Amino acid sequence: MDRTVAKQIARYLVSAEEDRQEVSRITLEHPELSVEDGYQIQEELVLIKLEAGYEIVGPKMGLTSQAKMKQMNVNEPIYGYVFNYMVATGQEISMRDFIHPKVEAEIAFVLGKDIEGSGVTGAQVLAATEYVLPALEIIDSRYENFQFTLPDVIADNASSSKVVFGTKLGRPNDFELDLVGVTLSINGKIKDLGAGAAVVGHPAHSVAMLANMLARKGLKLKAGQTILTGGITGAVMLHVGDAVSAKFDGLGTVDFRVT
Ligand code: 0L1
Ligand code: MG
Repeated sequence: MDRTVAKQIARYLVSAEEDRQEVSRITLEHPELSVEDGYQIQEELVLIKLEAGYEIVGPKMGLTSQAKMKQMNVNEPIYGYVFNYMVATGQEISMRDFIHPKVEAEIAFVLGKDIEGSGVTGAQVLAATEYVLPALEIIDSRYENFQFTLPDVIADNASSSKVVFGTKLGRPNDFELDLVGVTLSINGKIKDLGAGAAVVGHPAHSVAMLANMLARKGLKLKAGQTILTGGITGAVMLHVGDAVSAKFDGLGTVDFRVT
């Protein structure tokens, strides 16, 4: 698509994020947009943030569960980027920073080596991974009522908004990550639960798919990046006063409170 239009749409989405203001989905005005167009807009959005001085923590995978893929009628996940300003520094997050946030529990990978596609396997990912750690991702679509098509959500940086990382680091080969059980509780009540296998069969497989998707664009995963692999639990709506806690088998607990 025309670069000027892609930049203009990226600015529209960045403004919605900055203003915490939900906006009409872009495919209402541009129904012709393809998945590739969505990624072109996302690339412009990433450039805007880099030009503003933000840094990439790592890419993230989205739509990795069977339920989300079925809902969106796709057979491949999508990716977006987590920036340094999105990483929560304390155990409180303010509702004022969001439009309509939802939380999901994920396993993150910290890479010790670059991973370059194509044909990357989960085993290669595990060999290149320094640590795994638990995380709570807060997604916050910029679109009205969290409603979008695939090009919309890709352009909107896969709804990326905030991440709370746990403090316990694990060695990837000390776990059977597909079998790691997770509960997500709010105010002491379990809202959802699952195991690592909910993420395209294995969280390492999610990273391998990401490396292969990036390879199609001539990009690679880099040593030092922290990658969110996708929701093990479903995404649960947040409200002021919520005390959120996720327990990961062998990887500890991640908590925060919504003020
Ligand atoms: O991290 C995610 O799985 C989000 C992907 C985008 C879809 C959504 O906002 O639910
Ligand atoms: Mg996610």
